[in-house]
Amino acid sequence: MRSSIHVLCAAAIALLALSGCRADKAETAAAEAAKAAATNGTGGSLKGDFGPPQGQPVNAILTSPPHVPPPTGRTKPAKVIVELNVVEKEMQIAEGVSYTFWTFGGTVPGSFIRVRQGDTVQFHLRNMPDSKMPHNIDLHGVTGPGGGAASSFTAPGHVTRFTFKALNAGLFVYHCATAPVGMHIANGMYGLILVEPPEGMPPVDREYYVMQGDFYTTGKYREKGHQNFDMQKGIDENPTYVLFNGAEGALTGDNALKANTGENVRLYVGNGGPNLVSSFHVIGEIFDKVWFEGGTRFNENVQTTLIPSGGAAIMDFHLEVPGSYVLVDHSIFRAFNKGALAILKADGAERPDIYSGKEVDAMYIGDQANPNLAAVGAAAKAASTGDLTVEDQIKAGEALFAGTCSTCHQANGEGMPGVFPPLAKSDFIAADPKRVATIITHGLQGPVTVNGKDYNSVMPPMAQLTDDEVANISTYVLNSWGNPGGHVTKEEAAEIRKGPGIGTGGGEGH
Ligand code: HEC
Ligand SMILES: [Cu+2]
Repeated sequence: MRSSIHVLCAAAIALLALSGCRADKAETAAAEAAKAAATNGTGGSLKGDFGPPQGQPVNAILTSPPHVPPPTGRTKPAKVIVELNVVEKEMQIAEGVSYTFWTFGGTVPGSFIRVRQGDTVQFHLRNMPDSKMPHNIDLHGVTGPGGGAASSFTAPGHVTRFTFKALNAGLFVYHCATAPVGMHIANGMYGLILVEPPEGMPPVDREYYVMQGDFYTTGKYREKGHQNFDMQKGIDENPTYVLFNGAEGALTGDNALKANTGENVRLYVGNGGPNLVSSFHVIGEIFDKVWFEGGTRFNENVQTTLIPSGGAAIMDFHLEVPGSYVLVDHSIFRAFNKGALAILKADGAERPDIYSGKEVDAMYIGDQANPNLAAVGAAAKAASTGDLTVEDQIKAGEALFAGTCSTCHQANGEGMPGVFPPLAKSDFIAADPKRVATIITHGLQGPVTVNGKDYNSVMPPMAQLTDDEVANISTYVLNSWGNPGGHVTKEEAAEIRKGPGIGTGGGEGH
């Protein structure tokens, strides 16, 4: 897109002896404006293109995440019409787990809105007739009590309308503010509105929309089936899931963000909360620029930027080395045990002069990077209809083993000599097959002898796994690599979890 502008520009220069091209001009204007802002400030809501709207009203282009509407390209204030629908709908929050989300525009986060400072925005909020709840919208980019909330209270099947003038430039969160507010936000009711400064944002090659949120389900992380909202967990600020763009896997595997080396990428990142503050980080990249808190000033050369609940930030980086870059909340249990992980895949030629390494280590990000969890979803479905077979369990167990156990015991079950005992043809397992589920839920420590070799180490309990996950992994291990076969049910796993662990002090049988 940029190069075609350059070609047009070259033609224009040749014909009319114009100097520079539109993109370069915008870049210079933006750079100058930023410099001026750094020394004098921009004037906030006191200075801007605040005359009456000019020309025909413009219908705002709204985009679903991870897409961002194109720059407004306007040089005059306009009247902009925004039409946003509130939709309550069931969607997948994780593989085999469904949740009833409340959304702005049918997605979590809601549609991205882009206007220019000085625009007069006429906002239409429609609550779909099949909604169960009333909703409203509070836009942090609005000057006026409630940010639009009181004027936009909308019952199911109704439409409300209010108008505001965008006085401050910046990246702003919007959210529902209907009581109980925490619940509406926890169900996915938030999104971003960008109010461009008058000269626009400096041009980049790609822009993406990512938004973090915390979710509270009655069941454990990845517990299958339909999950309800858990108000007490919300009040306790103890989320089950912390997610980018509303679902585990929303931005991994085939859904990963894409870019090429040599490009400048911009992320518009919001945090809907309702509770957590995000330590937003991209593994393997350094932000060249961060417009922290979504404001006018930028910092440079930043590793991790803090994004408060109800806040946002804009970050630019240039991609040099191809491969997978992992977006995380660096409060890292959230990334690996609650889902706060996304991938940006950069294509291009290797750059051994900058980085000699290989593709990001699969062990680092485990199954989160390649959500090959279709088998897990299938097993959950079969279990809910009473059709679960040992075959289903083995397939689901295989996928879960890759993400949980293979780090130590290796994908082929051979373990590592002297460090991690083998699960393949293990005489320790053969002596008492039910031990597998016991060891998964209670861990194992102290001396053990497996296939004639002594180990004296610690395996921590895998307490994060649900009962059906324990059952499926155990069944997979029992039916793999020459082990004796058999299977473990979810009910047995639950019993074993409640029961005692394995006393140590020896290898075979006790
Ligand atoms: C952090 C590394 C680690 C992870 C992850 C891990 N284990 Fe282990 N596992 C060990 C160690 C170390 C031992 C030996 C403990 C000891 O010396 O008492 C062990 C022992 C075992 C044993 C008994 C010994 C044998 O080889 O038969 C079984 C069975 C087992 N693990 C299964 C699993 C399963 C299934 C998972 C995944 C849910 C898993 N482990 C995850 C480190 C790990
Ligand atoms: Cu709401």
